[in-house]
Amino acid sequence: MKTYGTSNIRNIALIGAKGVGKTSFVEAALFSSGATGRMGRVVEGNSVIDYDPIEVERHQTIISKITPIEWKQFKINLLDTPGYSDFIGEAVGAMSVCDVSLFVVDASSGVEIPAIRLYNYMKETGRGRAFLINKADGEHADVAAAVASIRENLESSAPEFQIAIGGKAQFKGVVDLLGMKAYINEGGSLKEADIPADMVEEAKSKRTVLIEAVAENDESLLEKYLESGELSDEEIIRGCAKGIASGNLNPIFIASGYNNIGVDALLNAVIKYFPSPADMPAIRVLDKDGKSETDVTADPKGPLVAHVFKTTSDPGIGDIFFFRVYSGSINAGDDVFNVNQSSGERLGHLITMRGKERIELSSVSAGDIAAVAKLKNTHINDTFTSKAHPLTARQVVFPTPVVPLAVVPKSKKDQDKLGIGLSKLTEIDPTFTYHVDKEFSETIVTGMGEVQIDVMIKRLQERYGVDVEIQKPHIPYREKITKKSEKQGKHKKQSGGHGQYGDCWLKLEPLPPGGGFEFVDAIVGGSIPGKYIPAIEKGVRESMQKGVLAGYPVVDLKVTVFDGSYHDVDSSDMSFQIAGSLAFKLAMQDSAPQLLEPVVDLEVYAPQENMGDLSSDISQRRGRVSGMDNGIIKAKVPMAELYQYSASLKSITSGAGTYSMSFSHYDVVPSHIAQKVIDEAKREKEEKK
Ligand SMILES: Nc1nc2c(ncn2[C@@H]2O[C@H](COP(=O)(O)OP(=O)(O)O)[C@@H](O)[C@H]2O)c(=O)[nH]1
Ligand SMILES: [Mg+2]
Repeated sequence: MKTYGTSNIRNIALIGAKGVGKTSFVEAALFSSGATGRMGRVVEGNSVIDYDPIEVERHQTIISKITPIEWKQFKINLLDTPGYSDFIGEAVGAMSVCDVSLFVVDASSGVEIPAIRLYNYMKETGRGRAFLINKADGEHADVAAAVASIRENLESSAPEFQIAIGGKAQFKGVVDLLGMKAYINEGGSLKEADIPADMVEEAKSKRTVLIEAVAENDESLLEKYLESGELSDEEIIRGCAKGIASGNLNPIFIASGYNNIGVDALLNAVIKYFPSPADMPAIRVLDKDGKSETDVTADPKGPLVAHVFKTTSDPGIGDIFFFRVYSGSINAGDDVFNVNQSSGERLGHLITMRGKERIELSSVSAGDIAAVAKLKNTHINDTFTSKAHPLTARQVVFPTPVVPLAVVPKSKKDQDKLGIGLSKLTEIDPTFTYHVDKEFSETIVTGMGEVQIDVMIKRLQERYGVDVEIQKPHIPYREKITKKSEKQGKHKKQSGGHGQYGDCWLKLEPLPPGGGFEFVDAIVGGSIPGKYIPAIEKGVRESMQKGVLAGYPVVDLKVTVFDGSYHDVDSSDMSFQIAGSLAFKLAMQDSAPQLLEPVVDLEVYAPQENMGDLSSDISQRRGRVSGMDNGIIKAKVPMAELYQYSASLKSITSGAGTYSMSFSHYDVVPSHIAQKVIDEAKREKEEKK
């Protein structure tokens, strides 16, 4: 593929709920541009874009992909993303590096509440935002209602850029309100025509709204418009690029990707009115010293700043690294400096992708997005720059994974390869992590939801030959005491020669939540020599790791050693450590211990009609709803009750709901449930014997 200059590049991410037709739109764009001879179909499993075997099997996008569309001397990089909430990390990565995100909604359903979370991420990126009302041919399509729902839920003054000609099965094209022309797709080809007579009035009045919105982005344009009531073509183009780049102008488009109607019109608008990388605001990067910041713009002659926002692993050539050039240019074969790893990399072959097909590039200009394979030491969020003038791009902040699951290797062989396989997978997906939990010696993977984790487990098996089983992870319960108690611990042994003697009195007191651990030495008069006090503390600290109720760590505790006795010959650190431990266990038993459980903040995004069912489901999980507003439920729920929550959310909302959660605090486990946990801990202990 030839090299495109900065002003002839457009970077657009397609964002939106699953099933609104994002991938089908990219297929249509590929076909329209002549890159494919036949339109791929997601439903038929022959999509060019959704080519991954898991995607073919599930009929849905799982990883984001870049597809360059060559359109009239321009290169439009379309980044298709998954809409399913488990894969939100892919969408966030793509929207963060594109100049404009196109938020796609289904003309039949309007904005789906769960997708608002995606839109909020779009806003946070500070890049341009536009809308596409897709599936305008749908049986229940209602473009006017979809426009209203965009304005009600997302952007109150988003202007219509187009109006639909015909609707539902009769949808055949769009009116371009800036050019005041109709574009009709018939028999697979696009025809420019006059606006149908019965639509002229509507077109005129909507055009006025649009021109006003365009003019508002530039003072001189606004002045001109207020004076003359019109703007020239060039002024409109300037106003659009500026308005969209700043995020203030959010135009609405209409199409039916599947039927290839409105696709050409949108691509034409993108090259004409959307900002090129050079129109985008400068981006802040870290300067050489790693502290001060400086701005770079999409200048092909500027210092090199290329940010790696995504990696994939290809069975054929290994890891592929996708990067966006923010400043400077790269030629194939260039040596660059990976500033985050402080190491050089040779970018031997520059490529872009079309589905699974790799296309060679000889060079990549500022503003473009490309990929490279066969690197030594590069990771997601690294920056390629020059050693002489190293600059670091800001990292993409990916959502934090929330769903923990335990993975158990099926055999010794799987155990040995588990760590390597998992660390490879965490490389390609920053919303998937793993760690070994020391408390329970189990490997925990954490992801955005069970579907994503399922996909990862499948990849682990297919790519790295590691077989594992998924299990409910142990819940990190804690124990605490609720009242004061004083007990003596005495360790005495006389077995010939040297004996053992340690004796101490401990007072246990509860501390407020989050109080941690305090140890106080209140010995007066030398009943225990000072040198043995650390040994007593050590004995207490060790015993605290396994509380007397169910063997969980004890928290929020103050321990005072206030009396005891010793023996000149037989006392030792070891004897006092044992005495401390004995006294602690006796006192804890007498201090009305309670079990604590982790509670999380849960935020659920779901369609309005599911709110009732969702909140009663939360109550059944012992959760407390603290707020319910416009499709968002906030609640505090015990972690132990959220195992497989995503499956249940999916079934209640028919797949439309999404959620996030984060640790909130520890709370007392109700006694009937505590008893079950204690019995279970006893049973596990017995089994281990
Ligand atoms: N009627 C109609 N169906 C469409 C259109 N675009 C996509 N679809 C169908 O909607 C489903 C989801 O499409 P897909 O492109 O995978 O959606 P994505 O999840 O947003 O990528 C598929 O069954 C498509 O055939 C469209 O414009 N009109
Ligand atoms: Mg898709």
